[in-house]
Amino acid sequence: MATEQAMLEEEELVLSELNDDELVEQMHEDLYDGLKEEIVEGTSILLKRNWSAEKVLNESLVEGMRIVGVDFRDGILFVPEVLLAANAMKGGMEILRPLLSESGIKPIGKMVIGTVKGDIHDIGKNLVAMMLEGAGFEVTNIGINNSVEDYFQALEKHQPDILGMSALLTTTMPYMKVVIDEMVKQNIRDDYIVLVGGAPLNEEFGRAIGADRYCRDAAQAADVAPEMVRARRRGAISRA
Ligand code: B1M
Repeated sequence: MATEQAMLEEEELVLSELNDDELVEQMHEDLYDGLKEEIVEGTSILLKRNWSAEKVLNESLVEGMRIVGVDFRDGILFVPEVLLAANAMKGGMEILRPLLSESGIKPIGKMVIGTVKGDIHDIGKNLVAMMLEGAGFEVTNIGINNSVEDYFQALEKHQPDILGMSALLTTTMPYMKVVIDEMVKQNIRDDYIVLVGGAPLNEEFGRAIGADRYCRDAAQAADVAPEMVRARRRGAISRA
């Protein structure tokens, strides 16, 4: 009976009738429950209420996924549930994509980006790709689980200014060094700017593996990338 009542209440919930705070809170719950349609609807409603794409992204989607991450870590949520949450988040991101990417300027540089071998997390990397497109880059997103060979093939084919690598696991982040070491070995390291990112990384790690820069988040990547391309074209790049 109690469940029936709860179901009835849920059915009656009209997202567009909630105020902004209630809607954002409801979206956190819907993301947690992997409800893609509701996330898509909530995202559209907030945009119609003149929220910027960045604000919708950060306050409803990224924050919702942070909560999912905490319960995943604590063993309250499991892989299938987190996959549903990720799928719901992607539904919202698809709506935000054109808005985050619309800059209308001629490409100021090219980037190849992919998640490293052994790692299938792609939400953050896709966000970086979108934000870089928004910053005026032509971005080739080579997906997940990339080996050294995959990265090298993409570099040869697309001749980007920047190679971006993402890792979300402490066990896969060392693979970034494998890629960079191989670039050094093949004498192509200095042909590219290498940016790295992902939740378990930090600046010190970026420096230690020989990347040009560690980027904390997609917004920082979108700031750093044009800066680095300009510096490189001036012949003034310094690793940090
Ligand atoms: Co995974 N997972 N996961 N997971 N997962 C984490 C990363 C974890 C921290 C969860 C936890 O325990 N709290 C933990 C890692 C622990 C560790 O290594 N220290 C973990 C684990 C353990 C695992 C498995 C091993 C679980 C298992 O099977 N037992 C497994 C590994 C699979 C594999 O990769 N081989 C696994 C699987 C999965 C799912 C498939 C279920 C799913 C991924 C779905 C997908 O991506 N399509 C998943 C998810 C969703 C997560 C959490 C919950 C969310 C990640 C995310 O999308 N965050 C995550 C917990 C968490 O991080 N809160 C977790 C939102 C995204 C916007 O942020 O990705 O950090 P983020 O990206 C940011 C920045 O990091 C940065 O910018 C982005 C946007 O601002 N950034 C870059 C990222 N890449 C960049 C590249 C750049 C620059 C900046 O290049 C220039």
